[in-house]
Amino acid sequence: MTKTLLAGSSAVALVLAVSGSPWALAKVEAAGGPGDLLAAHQIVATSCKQARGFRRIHMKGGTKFAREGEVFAFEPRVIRAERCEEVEIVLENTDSVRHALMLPGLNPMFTLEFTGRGVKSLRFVTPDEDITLEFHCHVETHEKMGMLGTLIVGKGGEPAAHEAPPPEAKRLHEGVGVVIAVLPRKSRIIVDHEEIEGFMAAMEMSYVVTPVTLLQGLEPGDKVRFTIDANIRKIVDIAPLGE
Ligand SMILES: [Cu+2]
Repeated sequence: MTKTLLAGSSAVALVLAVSGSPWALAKVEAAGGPGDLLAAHQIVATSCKQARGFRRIHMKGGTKFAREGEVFAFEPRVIRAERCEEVEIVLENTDSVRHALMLPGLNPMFTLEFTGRGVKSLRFVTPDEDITLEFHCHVETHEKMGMLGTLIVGKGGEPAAHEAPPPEAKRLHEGVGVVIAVLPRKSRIIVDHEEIEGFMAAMEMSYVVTPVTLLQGLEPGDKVRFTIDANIRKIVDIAPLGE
């Protein structure tokens, strides 16, 4: 096994080696209907604070890895890591189309986005539990077309029921982003946001806003600053930037 490079150097130990603009995430999700991304991406495990080891996993993604009936796929589609291990995923997109690897079950969440061919990497620390987490391509419809897989941590296992964040976890998180859509009847907003430290990587996401009156006056294209309450996973304050 490769000797650890970063273990112990960072409490959060999440490094996103994503180049390009944080606004590069596609607008396809909004165009295809907002859906309930947040509910679909429930956190089921929390990264271990202090990694005990390191491994690098090479993956590829693209049409050439698709099996019969599929269009795109990741290869390999089952990856393994030890508990509490720092994992570097080095992913090559062999397609000229957009792909985005997302491993949503972890807190913090992350995505690895591609606008075309290339190699990118990211690091995260596995949870200190035997668990099986799913990953997929976050580009709309790609998961259904075959682009999904599993990360088996330790002996693997079913994710536990959704747990409340540990009491010491920071509750309020500040974010900035651009409004994609305002859905007052659903009390929701879709924002294309930058990384929210300790909560979520940069991505386009739908959030419930409470109270709903906070949505008044907001329009698509507005740059906003917002506050998320991690316990209820809702935006509890939002305002245009610079006002
Ligand atoms: Cu894809």
